[in-house]
Amino acid sequence: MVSSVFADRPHKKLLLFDVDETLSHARQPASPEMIQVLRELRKKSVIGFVGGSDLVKISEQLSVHGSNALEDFDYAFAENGLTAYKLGGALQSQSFIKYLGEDNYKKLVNFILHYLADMDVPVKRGTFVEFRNGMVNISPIGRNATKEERNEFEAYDKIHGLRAAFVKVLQEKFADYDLTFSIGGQISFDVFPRGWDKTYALRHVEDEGFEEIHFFGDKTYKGGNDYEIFADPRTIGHTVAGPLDTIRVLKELYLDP
Ligand code: M1P
Repeated sequence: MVSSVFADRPHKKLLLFDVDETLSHARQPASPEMIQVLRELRKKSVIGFVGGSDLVKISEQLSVHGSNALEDFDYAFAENGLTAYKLGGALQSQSFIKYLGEDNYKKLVNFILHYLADMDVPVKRGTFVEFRNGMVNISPIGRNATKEERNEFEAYDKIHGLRAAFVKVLQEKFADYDLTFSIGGQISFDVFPRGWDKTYALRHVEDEGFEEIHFFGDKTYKGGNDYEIFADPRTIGHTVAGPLDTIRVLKELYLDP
């Protein structure tokens, strides 16, 4: 039975959304139309987001047009659910550093910094390693890159496969750490313990009694950072081709069926 806090929703379904290229374009604010569609949807079902980014970045994308990422979603899952909120209240979580231990973490980061220093990319900016609660994010050009620099690096990496090659080296070198390396965005990849992909977020909702849990994402193919939660038997997965497509699918399935 679904918690009474959701008694006002006629559908006892949970709809979970990836953020980048599902609710908004990568690292861009969601459109006014998307915010409106989500508001309408929330009158009928319980809604939440599951992003790979940290909460600060996701808020920049979803706390727009009078909306608030923590108040206007029933569930807010940043860093794959390692930072989690239900109705604006924080849920318990774990930390990457506690899992790995300071010494192992230091060995990993030292190796990454050496590798990055030797890596030749067209431009280098700042913040090459971003430490987060549930993961570490690695970027060969740095997270301070502008939107144009991001697009250029993404195109360059499609040809040269720099991130994929780096990931392969790390997988071999740190095989005993049991980590997952996930290329989910344009300029970086995420590193986190195996199992701390987006299915981690399901731990917070699987016993809440929802009749169905739907997941919407764009990188639902094997190797994409939406794949595990999309393919998980606890969810009904939907693949979308960008925010406009998400709006189309939501209208078709739930708003004007
Ligand atoms: O949400 C997908 C990814 O978005 C960002 O990736 P990038 O900066 O490379 O476009 C990052 O926040 C990353 O952690 C996240 O998985």
